[in-house]
Amino acid sequence: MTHPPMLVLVAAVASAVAAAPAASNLQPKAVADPLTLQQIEEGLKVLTPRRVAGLIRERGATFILDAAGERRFRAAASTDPALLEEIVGLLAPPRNPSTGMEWTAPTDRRAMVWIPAGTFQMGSPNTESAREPDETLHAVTIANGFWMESTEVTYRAFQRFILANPEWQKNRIDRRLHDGNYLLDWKGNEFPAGKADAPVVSVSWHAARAYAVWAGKRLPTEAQWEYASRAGRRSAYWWGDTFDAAPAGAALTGSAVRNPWGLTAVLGGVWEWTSSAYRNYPFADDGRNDASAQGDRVMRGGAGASGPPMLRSANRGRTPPETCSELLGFRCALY
Ligand SMILES: [Ca+2]
Repeated sequence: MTHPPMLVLVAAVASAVAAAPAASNLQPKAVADPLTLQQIEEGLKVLTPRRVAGLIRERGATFILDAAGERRFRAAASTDPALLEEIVGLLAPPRNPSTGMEWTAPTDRRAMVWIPAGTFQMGSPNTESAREPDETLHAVTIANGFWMESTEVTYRAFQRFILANPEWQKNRIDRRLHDGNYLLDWKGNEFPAGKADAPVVSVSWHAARAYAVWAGKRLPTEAQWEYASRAGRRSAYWWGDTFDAAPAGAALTGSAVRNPWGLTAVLGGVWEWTSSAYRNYPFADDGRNDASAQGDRVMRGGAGASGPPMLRSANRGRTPPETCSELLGFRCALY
């Protein structure tokens, strides 16, 4: 324990422990960022594994273990084997998941489904009704499978985030990170009665991204979103080429009908932020997915009352990242 960087990490974990609030304790935390794998390793050297597990649950972790990372972690973390399993179980999603398999992320206790790798046609054919000029059809390969939340992030989940991260509370948020309508329907840190499981809205792209980081996740790219939304279908909607209000849902709470890969309200419900800046097709990882990219961000899927053209899988919405709209929420991805 004499190496200075290690001491810094231990101090970071220890101060996080000291400040880790009970659910009703709204004291600001000394360290706001989710825990890194390195911090977890260091924490296991000075704290009980159960306290580290509690910290992961409370704070989230930016690092979800892959197989190689898990081996390194197991080698580095010397602790009781059973408790080590508990820590790994908190961080690691199932190995070799199958399409549509469900897993609940330990960081924010939200259900995710497995989206397999594959190649799809992004955009719409010239024959599609109500298509827009920015939907040029082209092949995009999703090289790696990923997890995606089966529903839009809820008021209840977002409340937990702002209680753990006071700088994102309505009365404290940096004015540059929203347009003045952030959490418009909240009173302080309280959301409207009866909305706990409804999709949270009036969150800027900056706030949605911060939630995702806190939960150890990120926002899906525009391509990941469309790929997951289509679930292998080329039609205008995942259920076919004819609009159907039943799977879309007429309200902002969306429909409970799942698409073939297990997502609900992916078309309909509320619009959803993606990580991607709005740029012309072909879609590429050309900087548009970077947090520092300038300009509008892409929103997808339409809202419950948007009408058939905007509820198409290929439709591309765009708005500045500060926008807070009562029709716009988000869901997170992992990997
Ligand atoms: Ca939606």
